[in-house]
Amino acid sequence: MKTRLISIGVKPAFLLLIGIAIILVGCERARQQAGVLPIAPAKQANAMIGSSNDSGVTGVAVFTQNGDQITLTIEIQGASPGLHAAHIHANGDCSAPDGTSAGGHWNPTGVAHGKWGEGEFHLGDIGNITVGEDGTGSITLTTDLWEIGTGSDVDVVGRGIIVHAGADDFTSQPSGAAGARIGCGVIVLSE
Ligand SMILES: [Cu+2]
Ligand SMILES: [Zn+2]
Repeated sequence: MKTRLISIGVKPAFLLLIGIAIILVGCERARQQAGVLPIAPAKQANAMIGSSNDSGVTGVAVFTQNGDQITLTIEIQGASPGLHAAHIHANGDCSAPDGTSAGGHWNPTGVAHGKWGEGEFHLGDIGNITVGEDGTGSITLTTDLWEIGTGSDVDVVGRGIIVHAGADDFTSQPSGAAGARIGCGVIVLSE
């Protein structure tokens, strides 16, 4: 009689413990999926692009790190149809109405201006955005040449994104003869 009572009492308690454990694991997974707990902390940086020279151009740039690869996507709106050069410039400073406060092309490796991936090119030589009749356009670039938030020479944080009125010809020095600056954004670490 005595042993039987004990065996009845222990079993439900054991099952209850297993039940609690399952619920706790489930909660943890739900919180990870909800983004409350990071599954793997992916480094991100972004820039809100505002108008320079009263162009009416706005946009956003997002840098996302996956391993040693960083993918940049720039989306703009309010631009004239055609090609618009996009670069990373040395200074994260859009205080000048014409965007010149962003300085020249970001060039930590000290080479000539050019086309990304071909011969010499600045680390800021992103390329040309194709803008359609609706005034919107985007460009995507993936590279292992940049870093996010490391404070190194090749860290994009603290630099500027500049969008130009014209196309980059990839040959004219020092900046591709892309014309006036119509968009400017400061690259900051995403929270
Ligand atoms: Cu530029
Ligand atoms: Zn350049």
